[in-house]
Amino acid sequence: MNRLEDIKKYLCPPGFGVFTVNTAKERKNRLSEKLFGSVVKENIEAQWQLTIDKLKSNELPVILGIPSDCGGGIQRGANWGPLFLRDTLLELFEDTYLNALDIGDVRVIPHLLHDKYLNDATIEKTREALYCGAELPVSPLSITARCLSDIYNINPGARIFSMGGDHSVSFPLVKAWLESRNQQGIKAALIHFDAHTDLLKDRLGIDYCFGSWLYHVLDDLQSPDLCYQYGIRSTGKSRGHWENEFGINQIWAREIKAQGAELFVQQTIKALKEKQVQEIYISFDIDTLDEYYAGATGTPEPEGLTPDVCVKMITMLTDNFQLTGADVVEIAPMVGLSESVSRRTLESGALISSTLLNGLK
Ligand SMILES: [Mn+2]
Repeated sequence: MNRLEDIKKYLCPPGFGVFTVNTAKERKNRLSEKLFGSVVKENIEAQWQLTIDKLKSNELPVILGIPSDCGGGIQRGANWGPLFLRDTLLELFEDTYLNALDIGDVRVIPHLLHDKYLNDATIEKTREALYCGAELPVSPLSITARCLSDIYNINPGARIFSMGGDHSVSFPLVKAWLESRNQQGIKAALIHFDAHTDLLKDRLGIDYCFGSWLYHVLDDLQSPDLCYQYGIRSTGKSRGHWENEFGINQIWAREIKAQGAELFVQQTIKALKEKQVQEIYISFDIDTLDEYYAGATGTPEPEGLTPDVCVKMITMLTDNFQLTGADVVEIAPMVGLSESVSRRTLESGALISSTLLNGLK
């Protein structure tokens, strides 16, 4: 098995994961020009393949885009997150973005979620469409799982920053990260920023989706109290319900706003140090932020946190623990009710992303 060659088949150059010709072309061109010095398809492809080859000896944080919103469900549009977020990172945090290895996007068939939901005939036809029949996964979550496993196999120390996509993409991302930590005997904790708990066992019978991804990775943590959720505020049940049911830790947005973020993050740091945690993963749903800052998302929520508070929280955590995996999900740039809502969401997302990328160094 040649993992690097497989990666070149199931990924594509940065920004090209949404299957379209003209939509958002100017952003794709800007990105390609900056990364590869060309907007000609063959040149982009050739330069990008060299980027993939660098995975072997790479020391920089790796960037991966997963432009899939098939696991969302209230309002979709997070498939455009990776392209627009890169474009905004280049504009506002160019050094940080270019000081990482952007290996591109998962190739997304927008009607698919995970290969286990597909019949043999569909797998055969979509394999033909994507890979001339090669035996590789075809759905975004399955490709992401395979990609992470290939990267960790090539380089177990890889530090990966992923851009969603809806929050279902964190299922393969966090699962692969935890499996790799467990194999290496590294004590690991998961920090989850979100307005929602994402702890459903399934939603309308679908087990891997934006509202259930966390439920399906908890078993891979050494114990559930190594999971901390920040910013929760939109749930029909109490904090006690979730903590008792799952053994996780929750800090709600209103507690952070009333008592200050510092107090809670210091408590988290103390507890995780006592448990001898060595590495952390941060999964950041953009709806952690108040709807003023993150209106362009699937489920904007009022009474949320500000970007500055979240930057402070992330920085405190990464000053104390090695961050080795992170994601920012649910940015849906074309969903905003106005240009300014979309713009503010992208600016906030880029600020959070650059903070995470700096933490991964
Ligand atoms: Mn979420």
